Amino acid sequence: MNRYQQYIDGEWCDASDGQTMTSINPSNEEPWAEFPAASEADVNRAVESARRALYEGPWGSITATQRGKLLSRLAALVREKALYLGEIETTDSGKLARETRAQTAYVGDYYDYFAGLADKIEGKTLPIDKPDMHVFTTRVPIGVVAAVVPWNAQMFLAATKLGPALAAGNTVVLKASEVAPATMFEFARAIEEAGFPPGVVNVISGSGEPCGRALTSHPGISRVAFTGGPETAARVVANTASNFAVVSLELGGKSPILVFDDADIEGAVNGIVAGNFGASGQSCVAGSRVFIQSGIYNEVLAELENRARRIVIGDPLDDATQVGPLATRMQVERITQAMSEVASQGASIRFGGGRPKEFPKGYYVVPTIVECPHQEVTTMREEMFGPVMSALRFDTEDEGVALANDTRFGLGAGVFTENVARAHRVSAKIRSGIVWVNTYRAISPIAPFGGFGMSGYGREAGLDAIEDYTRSKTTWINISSEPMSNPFVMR
Ligand code: TXE
Repeated sequence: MNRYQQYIDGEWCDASDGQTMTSINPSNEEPWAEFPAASEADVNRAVESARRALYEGPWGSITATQRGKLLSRLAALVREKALYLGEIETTDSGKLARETRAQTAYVGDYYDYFAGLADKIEGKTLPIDKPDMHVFTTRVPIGVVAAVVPWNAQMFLAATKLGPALAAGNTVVLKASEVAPATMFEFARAIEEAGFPPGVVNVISGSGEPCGRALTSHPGISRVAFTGGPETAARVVANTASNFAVVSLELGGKSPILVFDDADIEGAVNGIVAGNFGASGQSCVAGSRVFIQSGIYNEVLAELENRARRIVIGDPLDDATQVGPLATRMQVERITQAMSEVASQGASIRFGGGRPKEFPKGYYVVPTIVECPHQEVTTMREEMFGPVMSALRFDTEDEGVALANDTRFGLGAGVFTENVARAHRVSAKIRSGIVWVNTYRAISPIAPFGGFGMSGYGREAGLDAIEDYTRSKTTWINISSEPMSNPFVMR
């Protein structure tokens, strides 16, 4: 068993009350790591430490350029440790090592991007409508950030929060998911090694109750950055009624992929496979509602079935594996339940639909294709968070767009067409934060990432992220040689 400690105020420690939790390796269902279950006292200590670092410690007074240099050092360390961190994440969450290693190495680019932005956060001088007044704005850090991450892409999701938060001069308490926290504790070692002063980043872990609730409702927290499910997000927003923290939410969804008759079929099939079976479907941007125009519906479905049949299921540490286990037993049960409802909802399972016989142990699900006559099918409506795609035929462009927009969510969308005018027309009409045309699941530190509707609000990555972690502050300076007059008139 690996044993982890939390990182608070620059020190490694157990939970104050000695409570621990266990992480299960999803590929064999064996416990493999033990970690502290943070108590309310631990949360208090972490938030107080972050406040001290910001308001009394060196962090509030070092230059923005120095903050950038620390982030660059962190970027280099993350790249250097990418293989190791990737393997830990795979053992803890079941996500493929070929993806966790590559994604962790790429996360270095996120820290470098925000490192470069640290000393480019500028204010304005205002052409104010009063004589003898010099008025300017500065963009200042919001305060202590509670960064709450799930288990499905932790290094990436931590980077999209810590990168802009630290570049902008905030301090952070990062709460890892109780399902798979090991990578975040290993990552905390890189933070220590990079030389961030104690308290600037604290890493704790525990369940929603008490840890997540105590953290997001804490009076010392000014900003909450959350990634997870919508039900939890609703609780997080309610928690912030006690501290009025600025909140950003990244909540996944039921992203549509629209494939038009004029699409390049191989490209479209690759996009659908990436959107549904990549990361074993455990992706916030999973393109799990697939709408295919009638003229090519049969051909595309036959090719998808062909591809699903050939997918290599197996040990997530093996580079040949294409679909690994899901992170938790609960997800497998949710999918099994949805499968049992498909027939009564008028849909049919074209391929897959259950656990693979060759893997009696481990949280495996066969890549699954469900054909739906309408959208009132559980697999079409609800986030499955597993390798399950639902397909539906459409005739006209307007019908395709209406189907795509018939959802409470709005994170990603895919459009496959060779017609450039149609690509622009359809992308403009789709209500989502990201649209990919003739590609899917591409990300970059330069491109804002975030959703509409029940997919949340706020933007992670890109220049928008820096805005989201700063506030403008206005300073008025009377530059006349006369003292202030008219104390009873405000204008
Ligand atoms: O997420 P949760 P889980 C979806 C996906 C998945 C479902 C549940 O459908 O199956 O959500 O996953 C912390 N106050 N997504 O259970 O519960 C919790 O400890 C504060 C989509 O992992 O939302 C964890 O650190 N925090 C998503 C984090 O919230 C609380 C990625 C996320 O947990 C809390 C993951 C509380 N009251 C799941 N309760 C995406 N956008 O990709 C829990 N937490």
